[in-house]
Parts: sequence; C-alpha cells; structure tokens
Amino acid sequence: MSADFYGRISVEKILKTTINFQMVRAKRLIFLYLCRVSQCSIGGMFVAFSTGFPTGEPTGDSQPFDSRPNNRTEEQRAMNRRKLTLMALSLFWMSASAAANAAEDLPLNKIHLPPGFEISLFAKVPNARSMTLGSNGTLFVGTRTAGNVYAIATRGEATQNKKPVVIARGLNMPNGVAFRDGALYVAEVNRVLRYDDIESRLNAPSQPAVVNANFPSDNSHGWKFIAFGPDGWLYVPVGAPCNICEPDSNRYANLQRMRVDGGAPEVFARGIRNTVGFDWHPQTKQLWFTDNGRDRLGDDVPPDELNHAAKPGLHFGYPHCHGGDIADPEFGKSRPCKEFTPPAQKLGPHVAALGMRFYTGSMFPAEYRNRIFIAEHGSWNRSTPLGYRITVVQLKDNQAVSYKPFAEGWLQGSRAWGRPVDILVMPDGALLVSDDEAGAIYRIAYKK
Ligand SMILES: [Ca+2]
Repeated sequence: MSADFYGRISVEKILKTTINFQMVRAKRLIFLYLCRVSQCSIGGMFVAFSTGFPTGEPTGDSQPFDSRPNNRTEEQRAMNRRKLTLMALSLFWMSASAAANAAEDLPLNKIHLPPGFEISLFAKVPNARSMTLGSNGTLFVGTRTAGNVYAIATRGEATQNKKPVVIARGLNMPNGVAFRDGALYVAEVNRVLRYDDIESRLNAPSQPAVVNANFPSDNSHGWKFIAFGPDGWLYVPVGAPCNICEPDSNRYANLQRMRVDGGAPEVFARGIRNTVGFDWHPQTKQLWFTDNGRDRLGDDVPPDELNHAAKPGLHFGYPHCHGGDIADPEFGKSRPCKEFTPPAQKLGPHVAALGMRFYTGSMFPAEYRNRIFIAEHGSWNRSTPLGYRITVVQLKDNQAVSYKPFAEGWLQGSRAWGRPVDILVMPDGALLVSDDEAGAIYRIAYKK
C-alpha cells in the first residue's frame, strides 16, 4: 500500500488536467465568439449557432469581428461561415464529450476475463475506494484523497451509468464504509462516524454521531477498510505508521474490533503491516484478510499476503517476519518466523492487495462459489510494475490451493490507466470493482 502512502502525481493525471484545461478554454472561446456575433443575447446566440455565423472571421481575441474592411465575395463569405459552423460544432462536441467525463472513454476492451465474463462501467465515482451496500440497495463508496463519501441507488432497470450523490465531504481520508441497522459507518483516519437512517436521507444526511475517536491520527497507512463481522462487532484495522518499525502492538499494526456502539475495543490480531480488505468465510465464519508487504527489500520480496485468522489472538509476523519465512534484516533477530502465523497464500510481491471478498453469488459458474476475489491495486516502486488486476484464490478444506489472475488489463506496458481497490458481490451475483485511479466502478457479469 505504499503506492497510496507516497501519493505520486502520475503523467496521466497531468495529461488529464491539461486536457480539462484546454476544454475549459475552448468552451470559453466559443462562448465569447457567440456572444460577440449575437451581442450577447441568448436568442442571438441561438440564431447564430443554428444558421451559421455572420460576417467576419475570428483571428484572435483582440480583433473585433465586424470592424474589419471586407472585400471578399459573397461566395467566400458563405464558405467561411460553413467552416466556422463546422469548427464550432466540433469544439462543442469535444467539450461536451469531455464534460461527460473521461471515465466513459475507459478502454474496457483491454480487460481480459475468463470466457463468458464481461465488464462494463457501472458508475463514475472520483477516487472510488471501499464499497458497502445498504439494505435498501444503496451502494456507499468511500474515498481517500477526495474526502467524500458517495451514495448510488442501485435498484431500478438500468445497470450502468448510475449517478452518485455526495453524502459527506471534507472528511479525513474516509476510506472505510460499513452498513448496519439502517446506519452507515464511515472510518476516517482516527475515528469512526455513524450516519443514522441514511437511506431515507441521502439528499440531506443528519450530522454524524462519533462512534469512536480514539484511533491514532498518523496518516501513514492510516486510512481504513472496515466491516461488521458475523459476531456483530465492527472490525477496524490500524496500519503500521511506517514502512518498517516496531510500534506498540496494542496500538498499531493490528486489527481491532469494537461493539457497534464503539465500546469495548480490543485487538483481534497482531503483526499486520497494513490490511485494507477482509471478509469472513461464508461457511466457517472465520476471518481472512490481505496484508501489504514491506518495501525496500528488493523487487521480488517479500510477497503480499492472504491471511487466515481462524481464531483471535494470532500474530502474523510484522515487523519480524515477512511472508511466513523471510526474517526481517533488522527486526527478525529478536523473534524467529516460527513464532508467527504464516500466510495462507503468498501473493505477488508489491502487488498492493487491497479489497477481498468471498464469492457468495449464484450468477458465476458454480466452481466460483466461496472463492476469494482480490483487488490488487498495483506496485508503486517495483522495476517492472505488477498487480493492477483482480486475482482469485481457490480454497479447499481451509487451505488455499490456487492463486490466479481473473481480470487484468488495467496495466498496459509499464503504464496503468486504472487501479482496482475493492470488490463487492451484488445481490444479482455480479461483482462490482472500484478504481480510484480512473474514478470508476465496474460491473463484472457472467453471460450464460
Ligand atoms: Ca505476515
């Protein structure tokens, strides 16, 4: 997860900003031009736009259109009017397309899926991160850098291009969202908020209640994924405030849980560098979670991890042991790897495994049931980028028996146009995938 932590500015972002700026400028020029030829009346603009433009030709902002000597023939003027009309129409089309947002132009045809599966754009959500579903079908989406929480009504006929509404803004990395008994729980860096009766107040949410504000305020690995467990407790991770260090294990690098009212917080598991996704097995009800390996040990070590916490109180190694068998050069001397619970599955090095969910739907072929889908956000400092994909882990008797790519193509060569963050199984069995780079939520469906 260091990719998030270090927050680079990508070339793509600079290009997007430049394109947006050019579109704003083009719109302004068109408006000024229409304004001039129509004396700034709305009716005049309409007439000018629908019938072609009057005499003159724009040569620059400083030159009035109708003040120049004009020795051209009527035929030349007519031709110029047609050219101008075409140019203005093209610019309007370009600006309208840009306004419709680049997300609609996402190259989803580059995403490779197993036969029978298809991916489509479900909604455009800037900086889309963790997702949860309300009991009345509202999809809630947290963000990290944007500071907003979004709501999207998912019921209804259309399954694409859903419109999000902002239900909270200006929060401190509100990455985590969870829903219970009509209320939305939102995790900022140091506190958890609760928005009561949220689905009937999407356009005017009440002030949130503060459920618990006692978490550390360190930004480093401070954004949280949260979820309610089968025990009814809210699980809240606290990452390590560093790449590698040995902080108080009661405070950091752990997974905590607390009652729904924020009371009785306790550490459920330790030795976790930074988990940004977890779920409970549909049958065993046991916790599984991803963990992001440390940086600066090389391109190929350590692996990211899929872990299995069969009971409370386990220690998963950080900062002493990575991937179950790699002693940390500095912290490995004090405690050996054999003291810790190894990962159930080693994931790719630096893939930044974030969201993970068991597949509980019935849309996909039967063999997918109870497999784990993992969103790999993608490496930030590996020589050859890795991740930027959805992988799937198959379990047998509580053991991971395979780990394979399921959806990939967000990475093209050494450049990524999207980065998967979280996964959600919808009631119809389709998967939603959030992408904070492209600002999108995708829907992956299976066609029989
Ligand atoms: Ca570990």
